[in-house]
Amino acid sequence: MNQSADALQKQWKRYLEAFQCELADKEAERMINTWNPYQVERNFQFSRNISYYATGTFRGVGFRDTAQDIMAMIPFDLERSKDKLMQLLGQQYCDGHVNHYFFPTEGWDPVTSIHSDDHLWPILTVYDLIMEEGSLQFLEEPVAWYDGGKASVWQHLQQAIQFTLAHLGERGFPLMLRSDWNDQLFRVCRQGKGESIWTAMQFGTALLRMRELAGLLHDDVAETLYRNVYQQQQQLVNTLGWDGAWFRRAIMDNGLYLGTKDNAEAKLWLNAQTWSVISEMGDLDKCHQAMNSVAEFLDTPLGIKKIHPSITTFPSPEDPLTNYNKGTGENGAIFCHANTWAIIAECMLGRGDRAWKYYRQLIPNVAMQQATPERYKAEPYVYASNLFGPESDKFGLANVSWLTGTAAWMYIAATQYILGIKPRWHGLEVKPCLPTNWQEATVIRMFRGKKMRIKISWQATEITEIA
Ligand code: IFM
Repeated sequence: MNQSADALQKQWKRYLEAFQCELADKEAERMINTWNPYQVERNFQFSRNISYYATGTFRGVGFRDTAQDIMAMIPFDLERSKDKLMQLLGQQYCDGHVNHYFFPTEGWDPVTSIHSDDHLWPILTVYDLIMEEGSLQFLEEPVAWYDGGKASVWQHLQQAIQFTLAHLGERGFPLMLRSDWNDQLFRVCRQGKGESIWTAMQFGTALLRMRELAGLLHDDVAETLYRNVYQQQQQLVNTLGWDGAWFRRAIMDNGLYLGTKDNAEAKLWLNAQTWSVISEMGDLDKCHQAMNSVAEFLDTPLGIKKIHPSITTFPSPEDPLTNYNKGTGENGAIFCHANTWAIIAECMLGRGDRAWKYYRQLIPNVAMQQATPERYKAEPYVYASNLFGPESDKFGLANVSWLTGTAAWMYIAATQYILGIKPRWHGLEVKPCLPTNWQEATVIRMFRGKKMRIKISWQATEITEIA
C-alpha cells in the first residue's frame, strides 16, 4: 500500500477507535461504529457545502448548524472542536447575538439576520466540551467580539443569555426575531412581535448548563440568575405554552398561537414536544402526554413528521406559513434532524422501546428497505435531511442526504441516550435506556486519555479501564 493510503487508513482507524460498540442489532452497530461517525466528520469538515444536492456556493458556515455539528465531534477530537468553536464565537457581537452565516473560505460579508436560537447553541456545545475534557480552562480562553474588543469564552456565553433576556416578547417568551431553528417561521413573525415557545425550551436547556457551569466556577450571582430565569420560563411553558394534549409552538405576530388544536393545519409541532422533555421544563405528566401525542399523530412507518397536518393555506391563503408542498421539506415531511430529539426525549422519559423504534426506523438501510429502494432513492448508509411524508404522493423519498444536523444528533441520541454513556464533570455516566428485548451491549470508549470498556446489561453495568 502506498504511504498516503496507509496514513489515511491509520487516521480513520484512530478517529473511529474513540467509540466502538458491539450490539445484537448489526444495522445499528454498523451505523454507530462507522457510517454515522463518518458523516459526522464530513459535516464537521464541509458544513452544508458539498453533495449531489448542493452547489457549495452560498451556504457558507451556518452558525447554528455548525455549533450542533461540533457537539458530535467532541468525543472524537477535542482540539478540532475547540478550534471550530473559537471560529464560531468570533462571529459573536458584544451584545451577545451572532452572525447567521459566515464565509471564511470565500471572504464574503456574513449574513447578519438575527435569529432567536443561533447564539444559544454554543452554550450546549461548550458545556459538552467541558464535560468531555474535565477542565474549566476553555472557559477562560480569550475570543474577539465580531464588533471589536475581546472577552473570555465564559463571558461570550453569558452575553448570549443576556441577549435573549433583553429580547423577550410581550408574553415573556423569547422573541422569535428572524426565526428560530425552523427557518420557515419568519413568515409569521415579520413584524417582530412573534415569540418562540420552542426557543424558551432551548433557552431553558442552555440555562441548566450555564447554572451548572456557574456552580463549578463558584459564581453565585450567575448561578442564582440562571436558576430564576429558568423558573420564570418554565412557568410560562407549562401555562401559556400548554395546549391540553401537547405544547404550543409559538405566538405569531397577530398574537395567536401556532401549534394549537384550534387551527385546522399545523396543529401539532414535533420540536415543542421533544424539547419540553430535553429542557426538563415540562411537567412530567404533560411531557408524557405530549410525547404520546407525537406517537399518535406524527409517527409514521418511516419516521416522525415535523408537523401535523401539513399546511396548504395556514394562516391565510394569500400568505401561507410555508411554500413547501404538503408532506415535503419543512411542511409535514419526516424531518430526520428533529426525529433525533424524539429519541432523546423518549430516553429521558425512560421509554426505551419507543426510543428504539424511533432510532431504528431511520437507520438509512432500514428506512430504504421499508420505503423500497425505488422510492427512497438515496444512499443507504448516510442520513438524509428528510423523507417525504405520507401527505405527499412521494412518501418515502429521501431528500438531501449528507447535509444534515441529523448526523450529529443521531450519534448523540444513540451513544449518550440509548447506550446512555455521557461525560459528566465527575466522570463517565452510564445510564442506558435499552429496548426491553436487548440482553446486553458492549462499548469501548476513549475518555480523558483512557480506554474504557463498558458492559451494559439489564442486571448490571461494568466499567473497566483497559490497556
Ligand atoms: O435549522 C435549520 C437549519 O439551520 C437548516 N436546515 C433546516 C433546519 C430547519 O429549518
